[in-house]
Amino acid sequence: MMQNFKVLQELLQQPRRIVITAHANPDGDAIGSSLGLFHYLEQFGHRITVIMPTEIPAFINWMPNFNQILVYEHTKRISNQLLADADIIFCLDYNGLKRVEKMSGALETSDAYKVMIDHHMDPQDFCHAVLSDVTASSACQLVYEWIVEMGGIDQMNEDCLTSLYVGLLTDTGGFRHATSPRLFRIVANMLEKGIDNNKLTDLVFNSYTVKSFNLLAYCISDRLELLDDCNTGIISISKEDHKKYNIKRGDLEGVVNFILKIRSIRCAALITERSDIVKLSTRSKGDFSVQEICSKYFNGGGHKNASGGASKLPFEEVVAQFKELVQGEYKAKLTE
Ligand SMILES: [Mn+2]
Repeated sequence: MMQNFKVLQELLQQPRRIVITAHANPDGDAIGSSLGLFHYLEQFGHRITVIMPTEIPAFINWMPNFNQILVYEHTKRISNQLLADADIIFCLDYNGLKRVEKMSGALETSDAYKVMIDHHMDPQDFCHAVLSDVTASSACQLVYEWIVEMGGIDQMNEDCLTSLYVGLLTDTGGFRHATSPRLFRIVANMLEKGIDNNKLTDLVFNSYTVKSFNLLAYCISDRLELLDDCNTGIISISKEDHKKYNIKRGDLEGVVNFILKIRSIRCAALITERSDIVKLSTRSKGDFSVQEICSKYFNGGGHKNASGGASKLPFEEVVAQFKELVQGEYKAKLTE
C-alpha cells in the first residue's frame, strides 16, 4: 500500500522541519532506516532530528551520526517541542502509536504531516501518507525503494547506504530469512556502490560484550525449557534475574533466536518480567505463525515468524499461559 506519497514529495520540495522516529527498543532496522533517511534528506537543506522513544542498543554505536540521535525518555522537553513544531514526522518500522510508548501523545497531537514507512502487519490509521508492505524484508528496504522511486538513487551517499544496509542485515538475520529476489537486487546495487558486506556483517553480528555473551550462556544453560511434546522452547527471565545479572533493556536482544538453532524446534519464546509488565518475544519456523498467538493473546503482533507481545498478568501466569497454548490449542500445528 502506498498512499499520498505525491503530497509528501511536493512538501519535500521546500526545506522543512523534519522529525524522524522509529519504534521503542529500537533495533538495527529502526535505527538504520532513520539514519539512512536522515543522510539522504539532509542534503536538501531540511532541518532534521532523529528521535528514538527509548535507549539505543550499543551494538550500533559506530553508525554515522549515531551520536546525534535524541532519546525521548531522556530529552522529553526538547523532543516534545521538536515534534510539535515539525512540518513532517516520519514513522519508520512501526505500525501503531503504541509502539512509540511514552512518545505517542506528543506524536499524536502534533499537526505535522505524518508519514509511515513500515513492513509490519495491520498498519493503524494515524499517518497522512502510508507506505506499508509486509513482503519487504525491512523498513530499510522500503526507504531505499522509495528513494529510488523518487529518482534519488545517485544522491544516496555512503552514510545513507551504510545505515540502510544495517537494517537489511539485522531484519534478515544476515540474509537468512525474509529474503527475496527483490531484496537481493537491492543488495547487489549497494555492493556495486561500494558497501563492504564483510565489514558491516562483522560489525553487526560479532558485537557481543563479555557480559552479554555470559548472559546468553546463562539463558541457555539455566533458563531454557524445552517442551519436546510441542517442539517449543521457552526462556523466561524474572525480575530477580534482571537484578542479579544487572540485565538492562536490550541486553537480551536476539537471545530468542538461539532457541531456533535446535532442529526440532518450531516455536520459541523469550518471556521477560519487567517492572510493570511482562514482555514476550517470539519466533517460529515455516508456516507456524507466532504473530497469531501474539495478536490473539498478548496484545501484540509483528511478522508471522517474529512477533512480540505483552501482558499485565503476573509473570508465572504468563509463562503458564504460553505453555498452555503451545501444548493445547497450537500443539497439532506444531507437531504436524
Ligand atoms: Mn523492521
